[in-house]
Amino acid sequence: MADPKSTFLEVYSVLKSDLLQDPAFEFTDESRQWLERMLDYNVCGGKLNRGLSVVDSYKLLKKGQDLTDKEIFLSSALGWCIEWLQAYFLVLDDIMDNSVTRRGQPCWYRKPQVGMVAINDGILLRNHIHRILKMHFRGMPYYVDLIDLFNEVEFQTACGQMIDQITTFVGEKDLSKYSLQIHRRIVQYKTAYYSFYLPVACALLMAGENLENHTDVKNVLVDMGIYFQVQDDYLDCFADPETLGKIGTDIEDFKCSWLVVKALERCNEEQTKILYENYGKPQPSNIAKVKSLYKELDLEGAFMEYEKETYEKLTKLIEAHQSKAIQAVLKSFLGKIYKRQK
Ligand code: GPP
Ligand code: MG
Ligand code: MG
Repeated sequence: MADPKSTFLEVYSVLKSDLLQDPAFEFTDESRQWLERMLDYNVCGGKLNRGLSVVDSYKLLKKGQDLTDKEIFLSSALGWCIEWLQAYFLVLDDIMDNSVTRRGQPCWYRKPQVGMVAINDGILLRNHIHRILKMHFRGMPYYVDLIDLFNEVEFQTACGQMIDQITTFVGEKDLSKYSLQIHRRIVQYKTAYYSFYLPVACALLMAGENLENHTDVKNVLVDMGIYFQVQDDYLDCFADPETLGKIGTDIEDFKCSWLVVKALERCNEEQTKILYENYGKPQPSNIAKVKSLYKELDLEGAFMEYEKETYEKLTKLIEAHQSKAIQAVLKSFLGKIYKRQK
């Protein structure tokens, strides 16, 4: 048997070729080439964790029974819909965050000849999700629930992105409004639903489950998603950009990052002044002052402590779940992100 990742990648080729021949549009060679390049650049090249975890979760829900070829194809296609969703979000997020690199290469909008065409590419990526769903799931009893799920999660993410964006530039730049509570609200919406709840919810729907019976699973996954974004905030400042594949911009973007919230908790009067004077400014000297303050406040230690506590708390929550299959799904997710370096 081929390894799961290569099977998953084969499904990408099928979906891409469907989309490049979509009968709803008369493609020219030029437009077909643009689309193919855009998809290869933005949909592939990530860790594919979200997508692959739909297949993994579905397998675990089937309690080790061998999946049929059709089940492998369909769970992979749903996994790819999440990767398409992620590509759509990232293409647009990088414009909004003025980012430079993503997944070890220039952000799509920074490529010559792309620029603001990237906005339309984001819209196309979004539309592809529903074209894939229509093409492969229209006859399924859970089709309507799938569409509803993708719509709900997209809405939650866009609301999260809205509060992420408006906290950084509405009115005066004012650090005193940043707190752990506001941080939690932003990351719950902008990251947790689409990155953690969505893959498991897709697998549950395919397994014939009613999502209304699984709010406990959703709650654990949302907590896990918050932990994942705290890691993202930490890595934005402390990881090697080479390993991470992207250059952090949170300090100059005045982001309500977990690090700045923790720093505010730990600062004395003099340090608070340094933070207020330098946070959210683009010059390298300002950024360097914030980074050296973070070191002085031992935010690396604070993060390690948070990571340990969170891992223990999540493990307890998972072990309290009545279903062993669902415990296995949740444990596999947690195992994949615990102490991640990228
Ligand atoms: C990334 O957060 C946020 C998203 C992917 C959601 C975007 C939603 C839209 C509706 C466009 P981030 O900016 O902290 O992540 P990164 O560090 O990867 O840029
Ligand atoms: Mg962002
Ligand atoms: Mg960003």
